[in-house]
Amino acid sequence: MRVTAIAGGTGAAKLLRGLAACLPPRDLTVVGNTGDDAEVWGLHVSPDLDTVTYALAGRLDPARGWGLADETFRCLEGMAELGSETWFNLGDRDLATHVHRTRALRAGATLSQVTAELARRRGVAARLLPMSDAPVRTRIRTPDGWLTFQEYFVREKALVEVLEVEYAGAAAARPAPGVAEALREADLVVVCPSNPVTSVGPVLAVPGVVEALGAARGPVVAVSPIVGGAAVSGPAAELMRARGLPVSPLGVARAYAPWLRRLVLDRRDAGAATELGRLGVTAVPADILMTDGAREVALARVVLSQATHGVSPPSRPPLQ
Ligand code: FO1
Repeated sequence: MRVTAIAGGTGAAKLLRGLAACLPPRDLTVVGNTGDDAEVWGLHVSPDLDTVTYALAGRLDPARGWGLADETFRCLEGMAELGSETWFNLGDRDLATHVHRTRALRAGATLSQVTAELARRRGVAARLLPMSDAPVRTRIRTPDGWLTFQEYFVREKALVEVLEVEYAGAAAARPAPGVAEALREADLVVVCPSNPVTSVGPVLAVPGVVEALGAARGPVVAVSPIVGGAAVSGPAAELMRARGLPVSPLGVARAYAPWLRRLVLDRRDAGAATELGRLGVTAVPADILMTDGAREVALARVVLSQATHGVSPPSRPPLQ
């Protein structure tokens, strides 16, 4: 069964590990967010592509949810001695990824090419595609002006008020090679439990992606990153509010309308089923907190089972 997953960072990594445990790796394609990409110390860092690669390679640091396990930060200490900014912690082995990527890009490789090479060299058999080879960068407007995503999320620790979110460069971008086809032709499309605004939003902002999702041959299933009225992790609630979306599974469904068909949500949110039905979205209650490997696989099985269920036609709104 060919599965295409849209993935951001930490929230997606767990489900992707679960999916990779249930599928022949070559049947899994991941479309990764690049809106978080940043230039750090002159190097091109692609946090979400690296988080997915490290997770599927079994080398993601479990405590941080980003970067490599068993990491050291000697270069970071050296950079601090030299007065460089060090609020964005680059580990020593992680640096090799950014040096390699930056050199390849300078030599004329596309982000797709170097992403595929980095995944292959780390033993990842799944296919990892950036959402676009063109630069698209999430920017956050705060009362003190515009911030890059990493300035907002890491330097300011997401503690500043969000007035607006934009995806700079999106209008001029187009899907990376293979992305539109992977979304259209998959037997199942999975939107991982990532931040709907800053992890999935940039992917949807690339012209052609939403059209491909609307034309998807298989069902499109999302896993809610919101449980109850709160985000499972990170600033999704604040960012959804900034976008005028209710911080609830319904807000997630609205962020993914009209192409979303099924939303896997926490059992505590099963009451949203009727309202979701009005959006043409079938609620699939499940245990969505992936607190260990077994839970990652169990949730992946729930998601994969959505492909075999007859895909119910969008439920019609009740006759007025
Ligand atoms: N997140 C932090 O909270 N602090 C960091 O110092 C940090 C460094 C970092 C380095 C490489 C990388 O791939 C990710 C890193 N992240 C860090 C996480 C990153 O901000 C997030 O993974 C995504 O941008 C959001 O999903």
